[in-house]
Amino acid sequence: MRWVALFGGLFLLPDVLAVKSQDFKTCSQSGFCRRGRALSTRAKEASSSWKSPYSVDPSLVTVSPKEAIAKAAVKSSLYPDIKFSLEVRVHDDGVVRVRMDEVDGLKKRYDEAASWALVDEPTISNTVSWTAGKKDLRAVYGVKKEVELIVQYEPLKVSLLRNGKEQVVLNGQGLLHMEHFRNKEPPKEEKKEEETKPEGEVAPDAGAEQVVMQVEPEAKVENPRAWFEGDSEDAYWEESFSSWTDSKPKGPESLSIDITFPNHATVYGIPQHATNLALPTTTGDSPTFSDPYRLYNADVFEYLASSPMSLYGSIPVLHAHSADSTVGIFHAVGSETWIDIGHSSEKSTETHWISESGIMDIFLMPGPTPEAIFAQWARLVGPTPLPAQWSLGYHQCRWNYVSSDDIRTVQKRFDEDDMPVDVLWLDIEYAEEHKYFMWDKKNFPDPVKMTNDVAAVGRKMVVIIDPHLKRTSNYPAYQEATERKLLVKTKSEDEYEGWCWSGSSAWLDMFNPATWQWYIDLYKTDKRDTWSWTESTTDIHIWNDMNEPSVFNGPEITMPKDNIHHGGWEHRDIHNINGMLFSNLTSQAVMSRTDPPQRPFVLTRSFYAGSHRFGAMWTGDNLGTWEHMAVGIKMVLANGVGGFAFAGSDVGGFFGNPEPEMLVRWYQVGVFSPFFRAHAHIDTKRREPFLLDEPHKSIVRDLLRLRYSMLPIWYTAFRETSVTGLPVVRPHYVVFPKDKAGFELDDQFWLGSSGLLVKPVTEKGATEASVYIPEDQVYYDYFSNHAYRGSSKGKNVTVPAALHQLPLLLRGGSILATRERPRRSAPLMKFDPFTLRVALSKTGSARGELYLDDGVSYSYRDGNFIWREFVAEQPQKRTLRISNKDLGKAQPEKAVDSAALTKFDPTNAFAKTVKDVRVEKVVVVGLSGKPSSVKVEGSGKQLAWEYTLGVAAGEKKEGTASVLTIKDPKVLVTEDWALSIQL
Ligand code: NBV
Repeated sequence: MRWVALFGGLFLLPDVLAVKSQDFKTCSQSGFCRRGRALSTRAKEASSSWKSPYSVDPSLVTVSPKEAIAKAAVKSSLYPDIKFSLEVRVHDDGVVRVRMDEVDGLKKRYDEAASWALVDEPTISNTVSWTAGKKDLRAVYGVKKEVELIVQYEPLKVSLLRNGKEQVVLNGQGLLHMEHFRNKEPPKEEKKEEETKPEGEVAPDAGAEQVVMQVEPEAKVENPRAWFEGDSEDAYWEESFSSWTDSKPKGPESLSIDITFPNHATVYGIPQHATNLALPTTTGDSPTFSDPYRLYNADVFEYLASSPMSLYGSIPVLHAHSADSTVGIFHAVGSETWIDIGHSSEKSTETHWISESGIMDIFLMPGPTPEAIFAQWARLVGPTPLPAQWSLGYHQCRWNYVSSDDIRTVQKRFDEDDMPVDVLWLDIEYAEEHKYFMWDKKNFPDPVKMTNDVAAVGRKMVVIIDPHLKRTSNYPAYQEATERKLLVKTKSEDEYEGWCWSGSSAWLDMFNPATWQWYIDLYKTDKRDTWSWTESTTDIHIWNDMNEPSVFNGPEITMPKDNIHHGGWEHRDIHNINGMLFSNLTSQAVMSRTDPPQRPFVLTRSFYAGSHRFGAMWTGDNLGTWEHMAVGIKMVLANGVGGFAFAGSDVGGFFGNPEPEMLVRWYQVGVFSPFFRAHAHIDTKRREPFLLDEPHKSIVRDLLRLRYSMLPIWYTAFRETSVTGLPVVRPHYVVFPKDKAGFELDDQFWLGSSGLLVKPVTEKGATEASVYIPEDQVYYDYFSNHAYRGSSKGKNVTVPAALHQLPLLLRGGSILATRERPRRSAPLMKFDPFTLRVALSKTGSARGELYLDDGVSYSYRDGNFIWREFVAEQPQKRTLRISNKDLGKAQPEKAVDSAALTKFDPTNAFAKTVKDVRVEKVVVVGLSGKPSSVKVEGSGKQLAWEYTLGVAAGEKKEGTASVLTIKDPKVLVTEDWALSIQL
């Protein structure tokens, strides 16, 4: 612990601020990972003589005709008396689920990870033809019967094929190993001969006959299973790391499984790691990383900008990609998991997953395109819900704004400097002694008034609620949680006590259903039987931090794995899911403050598969360095692969004092992050944008205004995400899946389907940037309208990127709807007119969309929204027609959740509120000549326009494009119309 002087007082800061990465385990320091990797090493050494001991008993294969679920009995030749069950289901969208568990084991494996992640029980397909043969079980399906699933019996292997080509193979390398539950044997010297056979096990030699292929014959004599399992019981019953000992009362139960993609050489996903989007190798001749990727939610102080180490969240989802097809997998496991990645050939990827506990529950998403996988994933876990529209604005945070007056001053300074901002944030110092929900009245004497002052111009506040409860008698939240027995327990069933911001602390057990309603009620602003946050308002939304959970004095800064949760499950079983349950309940709590409910905003640091349903995430405590700025972009893209689209990094970097140049560049990154928040550590200098000197201040003001002008584009992109599951910011392989040259690209990306391609500058002193254009199309610089021409082979173009210039191109063929009037907050823009920017393609056409609703309620689900399509086309040679028509009624897409669309009526209540909203300007870029007439179709009146000569979209040459600006075309955004431009 160390004392620091802050805000005129002395505060005790824990030594955790000095934690370094060596305080976290490497694979070799983790027993089950060591065992899993050693298994893989033995397999590699044995090479072709290696054979998985697991097989299916053909006489016990059943396919239930009604449920279309195949079940099989599996055994391991090493332990013939131990039984395993295998279950294979094909969902109606072609996703395959493979589950394996131990049957009648001494204990139970945790099998609820999927039920937390999945939004619903998937529907099983009834169009699959199953054939159970002597050697395998096959299922054939797909429109052209192009997909085949083969469960090979001996050894057990599950393969998914498309058009006869292997897409994904489970246990193809023979690394499947489900360590069965066993009783601990007494120490050797006390053992008597007869007692060597523990309950549920066979004597060591009983299974040996079955193992014909001993790799090391000598080992057979000593220990017949050694060729597969190794010859010692490595960390089966206890394990120490640093000063902690994990008691492992259940003994070994780890699960190893290899997942191979024989025809896919690039893999993406398994967030959260600070590394490239195309995941670098961890095995092979010269792997990039020597350790596997780790998924074990952790609060890693000053994390590295390039590492396979665990970070705050885990989504065990991987995409394997090739120019031919894409396939995805999800391993629904909540325990610590390590993943090795290697390539045995130029065209394949081998992965090896080693988990500490839980059943095997693997979902194979057959694709065949990235787009199809996102839809399959969204059907499993639900798509990202439409966020509150204001939450796409700019968020100003710092640890800490120290008083209500500080908040008021910050707000005033934004207004004085004409900088928009939507949300002001409060970090942990607002709470008296870090007792969340209780204001520090000395500095925040009037929290409700403060919030109302912020809300007066449409703004919100976000206040932090951490999951630790101060253990003290003057904290009703803790007292009530204790009385109701809602707290996590130690292995001896006592209340678990750990150290966090509030000193001695306890943790709510969110796995206990009794916690749920009580926790939700904490957020109620009216007086009730249980204690609640009466000094709050519905304009306060929530930030969940430290929910890995972070425990300063715990092993690897978290809870001991042998802690006990509801149902008797150990913390090890659910660790990676823990953070999700906290943000899940928080979002329910925030939503239920109002009737009818309003969209909640909850930011979470820790997450799991499915967490995107509950709010946004950020990449935690990054450093104010160029490397961290760059890797933050990749991490946001990787989160999108896991379905967590609403993501961002701390603008400016959490630690350190970025120089103005870096801060400006960081704002350029933030403006193109789905979640856009500036944040800073308590020890940093204040760095709100209004404090910058010129020219930096004006550059950042323009950037903030750029974000606000594009809010309709962001919102439209989020709407698409909310129905298709596609990420909001899209990496190259998602948009151009066949373009091999772009598989590794992760420093430029697309904003939804808008056609905007951005390449933020993340290096010092840059004056230009190289942007990759993957197609033979014209791309326009968003700011200068300079036309670049790509090539069908792919082409790098050099664009200007001085400090005030953000490399941002608009793909020819796109129409953007923006709002160009600077306002103080997003809600104040509700009735502002639109500008349409028509960027003509090389063939002279373009299209774009605009989606709008009230931005806060759920009434869009009842059809209260507008959804417009803008189209530019050339019905005749010298005519350009730009039209606006209704898309809501057309229902063009197969939505994951189509409820809102089916109820749509163009004259809905929301549409009426915006019926007078105008299009104030139409800008056409790349027209092939000066118009002779510009009219609204059906009216004889000429519109006012200006034209500047320049490169036409159809020309191959580069240079500033021609620009036609139609001022006040006198058309409304909610009405159908067409402009006719004669050349
Ligand atoms: O609550 C204080 C900070 C917060 O500002 C940051 O964003 C979180 O990631 N919190 C971590 C705890 C302390 C970090 C050193």
